[in-house]
Amino acid sequence: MIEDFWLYPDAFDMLIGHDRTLTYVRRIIQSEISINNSELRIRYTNNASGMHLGHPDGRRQKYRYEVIDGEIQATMVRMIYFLHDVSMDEGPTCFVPGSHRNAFPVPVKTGSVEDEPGVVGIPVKAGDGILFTEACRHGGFTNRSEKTRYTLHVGYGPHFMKSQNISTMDEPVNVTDELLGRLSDAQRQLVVPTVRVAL
Ligand SMILES: O=C(O)CCC(=O)C(=O)O
Repeated sequence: MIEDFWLYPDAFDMLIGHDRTLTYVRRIIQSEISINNSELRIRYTNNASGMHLGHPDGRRQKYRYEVIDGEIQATMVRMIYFLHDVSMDEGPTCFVPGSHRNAFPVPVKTGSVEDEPGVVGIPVKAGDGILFTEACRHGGFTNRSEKTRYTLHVGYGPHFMKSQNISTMDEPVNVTDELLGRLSDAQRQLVVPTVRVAL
């Protein structure tokens, strides 16, 4: 995993404030938003991502998910952008459908991702995206092919939430003058928010 992948090169700056993504994110996160996570994930043969979240061990406010007056509201959502096709044998992202709406703890199983009760892999085509709430239990199936999987992951939350990258957890998001210098004002607000709103 390579965090803060847009520090260098500039090829993916367009994902900072990607219009279509923001249309969905702004509807789900009902406050000023910011980007709190960015990862390039490289999945070699036999690599998988362990299942996580879905609240098997209790709930945490930053993974809040609820539906109020017919509108989904969540604290952290993530978009995965797929740079090439990923079939079921090539390490697709997987979810336990409905686990974000559980009233009781979801059943989990230690061991391989594929053995998790109710888990479903999502095969995709190049250019697809998966938008999801962190509250939904998820992971990545084993890459059983010879092809390496490359995906870009971008996490959004309310503007006051600091970095959720592993390397800078709950600290300010890691930026450089070079990155900030090439972004528009609107993009800069997403990585270094200066807004203050009444909550
Ligand atoms: O795509 C994957 O393999 C897992 C993704 C994941 O765990 C995440 O984006 O939080």
